[in-house]
Amino acid sequence: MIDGYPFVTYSKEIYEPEEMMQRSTEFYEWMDKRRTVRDFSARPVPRMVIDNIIRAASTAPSGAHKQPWTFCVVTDPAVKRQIREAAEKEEYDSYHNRMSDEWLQDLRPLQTDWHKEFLEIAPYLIVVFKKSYELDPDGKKHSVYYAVESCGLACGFLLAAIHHAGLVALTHTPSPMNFLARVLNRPENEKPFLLLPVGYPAEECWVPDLQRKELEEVSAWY
Ligand code: IYR
Repeated sequence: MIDGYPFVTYSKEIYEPEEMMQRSTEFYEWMDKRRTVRDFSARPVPRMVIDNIIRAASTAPSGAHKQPWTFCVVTDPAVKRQIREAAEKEEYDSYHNRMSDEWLQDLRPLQTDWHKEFLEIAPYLIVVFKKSYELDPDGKKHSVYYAVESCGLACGFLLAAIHHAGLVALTHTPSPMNFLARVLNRPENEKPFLLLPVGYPAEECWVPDLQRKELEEVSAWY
């Protein structure tokens, strides 16, 4: 062990195969219930739940443990409106001019369009920002590593935590989404990564009847 860089013992939980098989089945079945949702309820959610969801996301592994992310939470209706207006402007352009015919065709099963009213209905918008580098208060820059992969991992944890709390989210990536840095006045080292409306599902909540790929299609053994 190198001086000045202490290690602590890892507190392991060892399960026998029987219990492990049961736990892994239950976890898969529970994750399989998660769906991306576009119909949100405005019903309030305690702030503490969102804090815990972000804490859980921030346990994700990251390059050299730099945790190159900031989770911004928007509740202010005026800011939500600004975000909706800017997102819809970009999305209108995307759907009408920027997306290929194949892309539009691929989105037909999801029935999406440029209208994004959920950005004002959901009680919380979580905007994940990726740090391209760390920035000290005195302006000194420090490297981060594998920031895209790290933020992707943190967002996976975030979605699992949202599902575990009994809430729903939509992984929304309005493109381009630089307006989010402007509206939220983020520092120069942060770039928007993902925009997630989070809340309860609406009383009447519809999701597309999608099938997931079979295990054999998504795995290969050697
Ligand atoms: N960003 C657009 C379009 C869109 C793109 C993909 I790839 C999706 O999986 C879903 C939507 C929108 O949010 O409508």
